[in-house]
Amino acid sequence: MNRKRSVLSALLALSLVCAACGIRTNLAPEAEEDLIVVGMCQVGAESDWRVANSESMKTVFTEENGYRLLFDDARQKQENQISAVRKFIQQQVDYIVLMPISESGWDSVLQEAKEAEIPVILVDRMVDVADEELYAAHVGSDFRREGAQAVQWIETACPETEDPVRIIHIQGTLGSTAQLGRTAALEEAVARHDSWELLSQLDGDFTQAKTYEVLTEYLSGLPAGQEIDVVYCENDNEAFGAIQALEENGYACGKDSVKVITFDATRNALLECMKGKIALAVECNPLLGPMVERVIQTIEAGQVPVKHHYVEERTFTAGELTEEIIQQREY
Ligand code: GYE
Repeated sequence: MNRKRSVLSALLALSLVCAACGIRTNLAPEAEEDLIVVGMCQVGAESDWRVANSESMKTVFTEENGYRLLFDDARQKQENQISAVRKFIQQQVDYIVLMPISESGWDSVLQEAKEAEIPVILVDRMVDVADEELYAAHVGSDFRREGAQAVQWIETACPETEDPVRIIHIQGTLGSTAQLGRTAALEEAVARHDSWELLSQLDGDFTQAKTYEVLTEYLSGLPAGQEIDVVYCENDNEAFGAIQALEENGYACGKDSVKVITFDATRNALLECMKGKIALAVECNPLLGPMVERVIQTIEAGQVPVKHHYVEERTFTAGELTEEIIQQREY
């Protein structure tokens, strides 16, 4: 039992004694006091992936399962996340679950959580801190490996010839682990392949609206007839915005025209993939709630959790998809 709940139990025992003596107290009933309080700092609701990720957490961390979930939506601003962590420290929650927007800037606030003896579990993205002891565990995806899967697919789909492979790269929120890993894989491949040409890198901030806006602007400045081979979007919502912008500017999307690549592979993206508009969807699993709960239960049992948990992920192309697969998709 942790520090706060043991204090609460002592108070509860006292309240029972008081009750026996006929003295009234206003302490909450026992069931309430036994809940594990989890303060959750979510990035926002910028994408289908994120919404599924929040849902997964809310499904697991329920009162029936023994938790009180305090959920904070940072609306994609790191300063909001930092204030939420501070608020959770003040409230003396039992655990802080943090989906960090960017990797940098976490040392001091995580040090404060450590001093308050509140374990911090990182979910989805990572933090870049000098001391690894500032967090108990990390549960998420290997974004570099996801990027490598996409690059491998381009290598097969666009074999090295005299013809250049013209790539537009739509990046995710700059400085986030998902962006850094997926970008690094592509940039390394561009450096390796003489024929790969990066036409432009645009910041889509993982949203459909921003991608539509920046890509529309970029396409409007291109010379007529400019060929585009690949649009590498760092998530599904960027891919949706990109397809709209490309089509409005006269480009067809498909495996024999502009090859749109996406990451996440949520249901809507799989539908676009089955229709042929997305050439490759690289899976990124948002259903991380059960893994986070296992970390908490390990700590509750007095054991040390594994520091990094990565989820298994696959890729999809049109030929591999059926209505049934899409209907069964949980996110
Ligand atoms: O790919 C994107 C989201 O960090 C894995 O963030 C996450 C990414 C995901 O907004 O859709």
